[in-house]
Amino acid sequence: MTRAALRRALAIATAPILLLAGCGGDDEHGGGDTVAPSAEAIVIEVDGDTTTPATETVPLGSTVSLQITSAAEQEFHLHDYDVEGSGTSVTLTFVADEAGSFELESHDTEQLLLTLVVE
Ligand SMILES: [Cu+2]
Repeated sequence: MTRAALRRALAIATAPILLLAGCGGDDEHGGGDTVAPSAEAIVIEVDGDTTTPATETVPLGSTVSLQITSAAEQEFHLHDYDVEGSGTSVTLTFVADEAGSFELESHDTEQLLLTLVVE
């Protein structure tokens, strides 16, 4: 086999590998869509006895919806963003355009329900 023929053979052999790599790249690009400003849904279930404050992180600029369900009717308030609502099934939707750490609180029980980190 000449040197040129060997190079050609190698080129043919590696072509499918490059194609596969290309496909993998496309898949990663598809998953990368979450990096763009996105919609973030956070489900919070309030149990009268035991609520463990959770921390959730969302990307700056995303649209966040806090979906809160509670056995008892309560008033929920996300501090600083100043979004609030009351009931047993409350959805607070807002654009997380300010970075930092924000507390979701129940005004009835004064419980800290969630620490929302925007970064
Ligand atoms: Cu408050």
